[in-house]
Parts: sequence; C-alpha cells; structure tokens
Amino acid sequence: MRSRNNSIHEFNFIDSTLREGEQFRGTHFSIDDKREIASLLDRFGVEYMELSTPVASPQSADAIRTLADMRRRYKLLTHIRANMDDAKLAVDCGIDGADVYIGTSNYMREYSHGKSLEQVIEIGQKVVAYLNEQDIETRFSTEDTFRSNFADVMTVYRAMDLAGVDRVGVADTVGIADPMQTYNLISNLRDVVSCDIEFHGHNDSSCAVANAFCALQAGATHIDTTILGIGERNGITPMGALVGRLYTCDKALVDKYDLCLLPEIERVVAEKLGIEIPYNTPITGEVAFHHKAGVHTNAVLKNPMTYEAINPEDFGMSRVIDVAHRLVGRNAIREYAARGGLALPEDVLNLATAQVKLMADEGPITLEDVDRILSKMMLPLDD
Ligand code: HCA
Ligand code: CU
Repeated sequence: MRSRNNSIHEFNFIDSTLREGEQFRGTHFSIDDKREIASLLDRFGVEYMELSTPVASPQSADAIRTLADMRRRYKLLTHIRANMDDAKLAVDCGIDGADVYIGTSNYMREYSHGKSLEQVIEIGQKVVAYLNEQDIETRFSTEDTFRSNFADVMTVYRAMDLAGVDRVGVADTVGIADPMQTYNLISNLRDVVSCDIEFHGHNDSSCAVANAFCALQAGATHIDTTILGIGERNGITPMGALVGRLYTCDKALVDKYDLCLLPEIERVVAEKLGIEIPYNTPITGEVAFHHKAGVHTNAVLKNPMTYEAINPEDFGMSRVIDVAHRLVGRNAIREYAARGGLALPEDVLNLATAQVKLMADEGPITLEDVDRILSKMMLPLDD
C-alpha cells in the first residue's frame, strides 16, 4: 500500500549489515559470520538482506551464492553499479533482487563516473531491462540525492519508473538531509513515480533515524538499516533505533518482527566487530531502561509507563531502579529492601534513605554500600 497521509502503513526493512555494514571500519565478516547474521535477521523477520557486490572479491560472490542456497524468508539482494558486467555477475550468483546505484550529484558526475544525465538514464534503462528479463527485482538509486539537482533526480526517477523498475532509491549519502527535506523530497517523488520508494540515510549529522521515519510518513515503502547503524564513516539508520521510533508511534507497526531477538542480534554483531553496544543505544543500550531520580522511580514503581515509552519486556530487556546515589527516593529504597526480603518500618526507611544520600554525597557508592546501610539499620530490629 502506498500512502502519503503521514500515517505509516506497509513498509519493509532492507537490512544492509552485510553491505553498508561491510563498509564499517574494522568489519571482516567471514562467510560463516554472514550466514549467522543473515539467519538471525531472517528469524527477526527483516524482509530483505543486501550483500556487498559480487564484484568486490571472490568471498563476496561466494557469500551471495551461499546465502542464496539457504532456506530463508527474506529476499536476497546485492548492491551493484549501473553496468552490465556487474548485473550479469549478480544474476549468476542467484540473487532475488539487485540494488542498482549511480551518482547524480555534480561531484559524482564530475569526479566519479563522469557520465551526463542522459548517459545515466541510458545505462540505467539497459541494466533494468536486462534484470527484468531475468525476473530479478530491481531498484535504481541516485547516490547523493540531496546534493543533486532536484529536477535532474526527478527526471532520472521518472525514466526508471517508466523503464519498469520495482523501486527507486533516495540516498542521503553524506548525511546532510534533515527530516523536513526528506519528507518534502519523498512527497514530491511519490507524485512522480508509481513504483515503490526506498530511503537510505547516513548519520553524519544525527538525523538518520528521524529522516527514515519521515521518509515513511511521506510514503516511502522500504528503509535501509544496519545492525547498530554500522556503515561508512559513522554509518546509517540503526535498525533497533528505527524499530523503537516506530514502536513509540504505534506498537502494531513492528509486531511483525520478533522483537526479543534484537538484543541478541546486536550482541552477536558487536562481538564480531570487537565493539561495545554504545551505552545510550535505544532499547538495548546499558542505560535504556535505567531509572534514577526519586521522583521518577517513585512513579515508575507505581506505573512504569509514567517514564517509559517502550516496555523493556517487549524486547526481552528489563528495567533497573537505581538506589545507589544521592538522588534516591524513599520509595525506591523501600522497594529495594522488600526485594531483598526486608520490610522497613517508616522511621527506619527514612533514616536509611538519609544515610544513603549522605554517603553518596561523599563519593560514588555501590549496591553493596546500600546493603550495608540496610543491614545495619535492621540489626536492632533483629535483636
Ligand atoms: C555506497 C553509497 C551508498 C549507496 C546507497 C544506495 C550511499 O556506499 O555505495 O544504493 O542507495 O550512501 O549513497 O551507500
Ligand atoms: Cu550508504
């Protein structure tokens, strides 16, 4: 369904962890790594997986052939330049679809492939016609869309739509678009083509998630994501964060995915890359469900939704009520003690809370310090 009334309907994730993600510093996925990541993402329910071009290296081609032979629900894509040799090799590797791209900005036309707009369209039509004949799903994107001449890209998109492409792709290659620009461009494009629309956004200026979300609101049907947002430079739209964004908009939008697999997928990818999941990653970051100030914890203990837009349990995560600090509230201490089997009388609770605060004023404290304070408080009662 294609809509442009700001409400998001049907959409697909194109997971590019094995393509854009291979362009991340320090990524060296073996074929086994690629199989493992693809299987996890298949179980999660992504609709497409995009792999590096088979032209890149023999392993890249082998990986496509290997995944093509595996049982899977997602459609297998590879990312190719707009030329016939690349398209033929991709088809030979057993893909379901090809993401064809070519630069349309002045930079790309001058310093990359050196083609005129007419030549871009001509080669695009030829490649798309060939792939259509081979029954391959096709996408044609204009690299660096936001620094390209608007009329030029619309001309290219219209020509490709008429040539029978399944999707056109908008690429914020250097991460400069803002949500309103993304919304406007895709809204305009929605009126120009009748095929599906894909959005690929880099995160150089922190807008990748917001831009992807606005792209969907404007009528995009496919969004490129990677696990933890890995990609060239600081990467593209992270799948987990976009899932979080969609969930907060309407939980039903993401109930087609196996959300509880997200933490494991991110852990597996992070481990293979030798990186930590950043502490402030939405949903899976260490502090994503960490409640600290007394006012917050008091309300969260009564109803977590007071300070949570996302239910951690929906993602197999759990919330933390932090009590080892000076901002602690008595209700948090009461609940903490109760979890440890201690029922504190009000006066003891007040004293214990005051002592935790005093101790925390001296310097950072730990749960063991809180335990010590509580057990000292309880001694007279035990006697
Ligand atoms: C690249 C560039 C690309 C392509 C995106 C697309 C970009 O690394 O080849 O095919 O739509 O950001 O423009 O990732
Ligand atoms: Cu990119």
